[in-house]
Amino acid sequence: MAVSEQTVVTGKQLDTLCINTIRTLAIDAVQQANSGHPGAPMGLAPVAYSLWQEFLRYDPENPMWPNRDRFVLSAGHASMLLYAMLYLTGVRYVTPESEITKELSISLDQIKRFRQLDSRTPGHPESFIATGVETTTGPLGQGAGNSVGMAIAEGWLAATYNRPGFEVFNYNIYTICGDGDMMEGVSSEAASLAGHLKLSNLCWIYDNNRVTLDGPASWSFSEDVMTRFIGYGWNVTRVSDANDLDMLARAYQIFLNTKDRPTLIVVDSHIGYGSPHKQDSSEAHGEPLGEEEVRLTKRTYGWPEDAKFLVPEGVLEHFREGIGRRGRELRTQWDKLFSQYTEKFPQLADQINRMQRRELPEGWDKNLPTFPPDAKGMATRESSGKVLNAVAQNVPWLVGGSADLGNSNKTTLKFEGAGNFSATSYGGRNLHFGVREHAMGAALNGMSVSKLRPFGGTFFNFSDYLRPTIRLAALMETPVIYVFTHDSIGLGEDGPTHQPIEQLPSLRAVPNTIVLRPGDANEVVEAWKIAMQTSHGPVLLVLSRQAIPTLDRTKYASAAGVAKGAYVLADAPGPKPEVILMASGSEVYLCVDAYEKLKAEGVNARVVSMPSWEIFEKQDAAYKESVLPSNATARVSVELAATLGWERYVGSKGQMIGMQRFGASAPWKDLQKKFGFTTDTVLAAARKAIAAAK
Ligand SMILES: Cc1ncc(C[n+]2csc(CCOP(=O)(O)OP(=O)(O)O)c2C)c(N)n1
Ligand SMILES: [Mg+2]
Repeated sequence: MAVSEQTVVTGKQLDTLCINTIRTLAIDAVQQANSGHPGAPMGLAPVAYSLWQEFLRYDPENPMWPNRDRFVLSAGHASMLLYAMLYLTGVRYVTPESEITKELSISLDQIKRFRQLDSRTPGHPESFIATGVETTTGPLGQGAGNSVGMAIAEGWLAATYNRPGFEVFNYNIYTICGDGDMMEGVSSEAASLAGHLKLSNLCWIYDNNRVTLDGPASWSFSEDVMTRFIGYGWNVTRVSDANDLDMLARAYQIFLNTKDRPTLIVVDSHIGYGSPHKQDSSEAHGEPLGEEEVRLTKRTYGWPEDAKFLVPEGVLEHFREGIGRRGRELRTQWDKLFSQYTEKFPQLADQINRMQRRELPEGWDKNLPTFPPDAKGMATRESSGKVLNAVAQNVPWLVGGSADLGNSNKTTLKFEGAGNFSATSYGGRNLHFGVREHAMGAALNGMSVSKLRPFGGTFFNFSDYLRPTIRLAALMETPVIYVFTHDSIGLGEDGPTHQPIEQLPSLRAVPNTIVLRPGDANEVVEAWKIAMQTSHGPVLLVLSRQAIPTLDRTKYASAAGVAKGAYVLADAPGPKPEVILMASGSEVYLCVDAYEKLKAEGVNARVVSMPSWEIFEKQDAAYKESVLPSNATARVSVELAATLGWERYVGSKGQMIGMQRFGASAPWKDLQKKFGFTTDTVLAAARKAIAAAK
């Protein structure tokens, strides 16, 4: 069947026409950009077509509908598949203020600007750029991990908010994974967790095309994926030909009928290589087809060879009549249901609405503890646990847990009704991620894009195990709260394998990320307040294992200064301090100690507590100058981490006390002496700095 712009077809031919439209849009966009490869969208076109057109409960006219099915393209390099679907189904653009516009999220014009500056069609799908991109994907395995968090979120929302006769949440999550996703460790962790939790709302579609970038997947991948997933506790089914729409529909139906575990659909497909003579080629496929291949390919589709970005008549109408009509009907029914729900359960409805807008409930910060001065004090992880338990009682959708270190991270919600999230109780607020840091991080992002307020804990050193998810949280602006405890060699006997050194400066380098290392229990309260009020990026709370003094705030400045990132905690009289001592976290009290000794000697010192560089950098120049006057050049920084970056604050005449090597396994008091984290060291550095500045 030859296609021209006038062709009108029906039935199976219309299906084929739509599928080939997806394919040729991908081919033309990649060719025009001269970047990327259309192979995966070409192979997956029928898979996406069948899913969106026949099954996805999604209203393109209201892409924010809270009960919509989620579609995740974990194989983010196939981004043109998603852009084509968003365009063809007519998904509307929603403004950052959550206003649904009449504009398309992805217009044909945007497809023509694939991979260009400021387009809505970047190389890999970015959730903050185009409406309908549910999560940012590209680093393989992450979308798969996110989708488990989305499934957890749906389970939690349904268990928490549904009432008899009012099933306001019952959506599903569909995720397309490639061989790469299946090879990445994070997806294995995530699949194991999903199987354990029996998340039957989760469907992964594995594009089994047996090829990766370097060549045949068999060069590096030969495990039995189906058996592996059966082992995880998933339902596994197979579609032996990606072009068989009946088989695909049968597989989706099997998923919908499976109520006790997640489903993996293995779809045997052929990556699009262009013309048939290149099928099963083992050559690398990371590039556009080239003009000649594009023609040959279009010829095999019966497509006009010279037409570019052709959307034949009937295609858009067909999508409108399929997913468009079904989605609108489902969403309108839901709107009715939700307005009745709102009348009957106004408080619950209010929570759901606020959550969607990322607002906090009234009184979210009531009953927060304040901590009396105490020379012995407490570990900041300890005070964090107390603050978290207070905040969580005020914010019902603050949900989280730890990667098997809940007792150490103090992340357990202990108040009545908090409960455990498990396969038999999806309403619990304590998640047990198991020893799966990376999947935890990916799931937290998935929970966050589902509008929960998630938190997750592990040892600070193991932030390395979930670093990619912090980066994506920052990029996609998800307000995830990380609770990192055991933040330095101060953890003692566990030794250098567990003692973070370079993590602090390296995480400070991640854009749009707030690193907060509070200096005592009352700074922890302020740090949590900041974390809760941050709505567009991750906050990393960096907390001590060991006890540190709770400062006397009648003698020193209020901990409210944390809100500015850095503040003058203790100050000598006079126009300018002779020396500025600055520190974060567990080293702040050392500076206070040194300050008192210097004061007794008649030296005018100032202590600057600096829990967050990022927040401090956002303050205006006058404030920064007031904290760190430029004419005060005698400066000392103290931090139990690599010193990288402190140069910015101590200047050329300053002194930095930090860690230049890995730590050691010993009781903390011995390490403290060995590595020189004592008042005496600070005093010596202060004197050196004063001398250098003269
Ligand atoms: C974490 C990560 N590592 C490497 C890449 C680069 N990369 C992009 S696509 C790809 C091959 C993926 O193969 P597969 O998932 O089978 O997709 P297909 O080539 O079949 O479309 C690789 C290695 C990436 N995007 N993410
Ligand atoms: Mg592949």
